[in-house]
Amino acid sequence: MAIETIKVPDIGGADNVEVIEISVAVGDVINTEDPMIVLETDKASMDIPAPKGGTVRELLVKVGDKLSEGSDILQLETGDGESQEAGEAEPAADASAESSTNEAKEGGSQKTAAELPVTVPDIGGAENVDVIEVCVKVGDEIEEGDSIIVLESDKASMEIPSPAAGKVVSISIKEGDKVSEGIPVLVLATESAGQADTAAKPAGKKEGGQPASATQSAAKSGGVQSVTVPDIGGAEDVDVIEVCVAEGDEVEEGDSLVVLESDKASMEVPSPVTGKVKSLAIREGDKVSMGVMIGQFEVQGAAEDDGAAEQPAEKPSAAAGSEDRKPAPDAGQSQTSTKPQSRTGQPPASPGGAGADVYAGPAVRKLARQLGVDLREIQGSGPRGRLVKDDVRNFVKNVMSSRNAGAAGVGSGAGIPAMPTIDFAQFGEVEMLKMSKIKKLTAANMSRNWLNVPHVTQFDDVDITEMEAFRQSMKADAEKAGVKLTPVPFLLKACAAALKAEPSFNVSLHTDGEHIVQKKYVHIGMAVDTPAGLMVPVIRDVDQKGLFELASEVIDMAKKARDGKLQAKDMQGGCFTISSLGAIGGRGFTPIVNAPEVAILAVSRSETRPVWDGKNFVPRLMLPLSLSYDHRAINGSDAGRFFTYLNTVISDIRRLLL
Ligand code: CAO
Repeated sequence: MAIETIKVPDIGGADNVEVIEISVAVGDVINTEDPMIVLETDKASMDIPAPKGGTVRELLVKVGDKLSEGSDILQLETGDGESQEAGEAEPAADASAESSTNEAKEGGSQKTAAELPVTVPDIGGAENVDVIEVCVKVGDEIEEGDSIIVLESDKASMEIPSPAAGKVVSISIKEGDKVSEGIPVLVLATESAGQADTAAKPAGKKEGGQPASATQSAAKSGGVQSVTVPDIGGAEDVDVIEVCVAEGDEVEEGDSLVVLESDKASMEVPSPVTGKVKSLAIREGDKVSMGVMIGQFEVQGAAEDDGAAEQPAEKPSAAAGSEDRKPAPDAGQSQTSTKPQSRTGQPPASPGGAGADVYAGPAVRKLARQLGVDLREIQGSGPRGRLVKDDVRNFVKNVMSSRNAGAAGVGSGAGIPAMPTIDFAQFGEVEMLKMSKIKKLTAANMSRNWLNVPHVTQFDDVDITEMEAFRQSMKADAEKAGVKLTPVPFLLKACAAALKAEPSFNVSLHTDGEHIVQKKYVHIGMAVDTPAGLMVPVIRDVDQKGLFELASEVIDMAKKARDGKLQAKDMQGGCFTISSLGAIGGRGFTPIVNAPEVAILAVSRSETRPVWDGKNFVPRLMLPLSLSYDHRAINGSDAGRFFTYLNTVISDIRRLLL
């Protein structure tokens, strides 16, 4: 048995690469090649597989840490009795031959506590480069690799990462300053500062082995140039998972052309030229290897004097030839990011397609693709608006919770922009009242129904003079029977008759989009106003019950609803709903269909009005009704027939006997 410290292998010269995922836990038994962690640069994400099998005894990294070759990953108990000598994993992604030692980790890091002056590192010989962002402030605790400043020359912008972890003691520069190599940036109080760490290591010198570039096969003098898949670390038959440009698009050098994904890594291939996409030779789903033609580009001769175009085919992304490019923190000194994001946070002016319009690394793109998320809909929370995995996860979480918890009632739904959160206290005194569960459910249901159901509402006033006379005449009998006879039981009975006469109202649309469910039963819901919110108990087999029985059920159900005693089954199975505000008042309202039902009747307050009988105006008791229906299920003519029949029955309740 031996405990070995497993370290980051050669990852193509990349420095300070972010750990975006830890794939193992302490106690896990892992085999050779099992992924331990996932690293991500702006250009590629890569699994770091175990170099040997064993039991994970300690994790030496966490998500968000920035690692370089030689950084510790974990302690592995192996059965081979070897010494503490570090095992080095083989990176899953392309790691080119150049080795990189992590000076911050290995070079003279014996000090226990020290003040570490950090200076501008070698920035490729550039002089008087603008400081466009100072990312830290005095007192900040920073990790090794955290960006401390962002510099921008006329060719490239680059983040300068901290060479060590520690606390910022003082800062010597500010935004707007112009700096060159060796200029002091800040002083860091660090527990283990090494002598060698006085300069940040942003963009080291290596022509990183990042597999992210295209081959330019034509001459540099403009015209039509062929762009091919660059050296992708020897990987063969790699999937094209995204084509970020379309024919006719104008692309800038460095804009992503395609995203490739092997089983180990995904990588963006940036354009080595600025120009117009003349033709594309590959499409999503293709499998490609180095040298495969991506497409032909019309270049307006700009390449002639542009050093970038002269880069060797396998290293074009190392060219600092385009403006507004963000160098990958791991990249060579002049390596530029393929996903530029202007320092103002504005999206880059790149060609269309989700891949080109968003600022995100391959791992984030992959996650988004797996979850079916369009990255253009998400606001990035990373530095300068970069999209990180949590942005995608939070987006999905929000969408799901608004769907499940009813936030749609007050927020977004069906792609509708969310309501802004407003601080009402700025306008006067307010109090936050908790919404009851029923109110939240109602909000969700109303939103869902309002958004899903194409509503039509039809209005009419029905003469209930005779019905009211009959109701009054029956009141005493009803009381003897122990019930209160209001207009509602009459309306229930009349609606049941209309549903039978016009069965097109007694249906639900099947979610398969192919069928309509014709119901042979007549259960009617009745909206009840309760202190906890609106509830809709369902009265069953209305067509088979008498007025007194219905009156009794109305009272029972309303009481149960107000006492919070309704069970789920009491509110299920409705074919149609009546919502009566008759006892409260109003001249009419447009009810929202209670899906999966397809229609609802709103009842307002009756009043005596003068009605022309052909010879005279006569006083008649008129009841305003409005009928909303789902126009997917019901045609206007069906609705007209249903409503007319209903009115006829209500105005002459003898017809209920027919
Ligand atoms: N016009 C005039 N008077 C009416 C009437 C109408 N359309 N409907 C009822 N009334 C009268 C009743 O006749 C009764 O008077 P009398 O005692 O003199 O007979 C009085 O109003 C009170 O009736 P009620 O409320 O006790 O009983 P109801 O059968 O009319 O209603 C119920 C029962 C459960 C529907 C009702 O209590 C209720 O909760 N309504 C609110 C429904 C609602 O909130 N709808 C909106 C949903 S969408 O937001």
